[in-house]
Amino acid sequence: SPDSLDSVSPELEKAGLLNKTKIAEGGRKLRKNWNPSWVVLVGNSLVFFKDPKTQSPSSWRPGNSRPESSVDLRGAQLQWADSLSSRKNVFKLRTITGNEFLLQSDTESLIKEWYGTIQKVINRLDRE
Ligand code: I3S
Repeated sequence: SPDSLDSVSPELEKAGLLNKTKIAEGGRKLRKNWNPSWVVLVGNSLVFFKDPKTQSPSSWRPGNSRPESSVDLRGAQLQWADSLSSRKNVFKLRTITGNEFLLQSDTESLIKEWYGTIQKVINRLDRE
């Protein structure tokens, strides 16, 4: 069935808990509001889930999902952004529509993995 995990899991690249804040919407600066978020990289999208206590990495799938928001990675830009925060291990994701997010983890290896995996998806989309 289209709702089965098997039918969509090949596109699931990565899922996990990161700290997130949106800092711009359509190019307009927003006030920071850091929150933990389940981040799921699936297909061409980064999907954010609000409540890490009630969500799990498998909860994103159709029929069982409550994403807070989702980001189209086509044309997006990534850059390390430690200068934009007092937190360490921070990168900025900017979408083609001018939405900007900071993503952060206290675990350096973990944030580096996320950066690399998202960058690979962006590069793949750039080549399409
Ligand atoms: O870049 P900023 O403005 O110094 O970011 C800090 C503030 O947004 C602060 O909120 P208020 O100024 O609204 O109280 C946040 O609580 C901090 O977390 C922000 O800085 P960090 O360094 O955590 O990104």
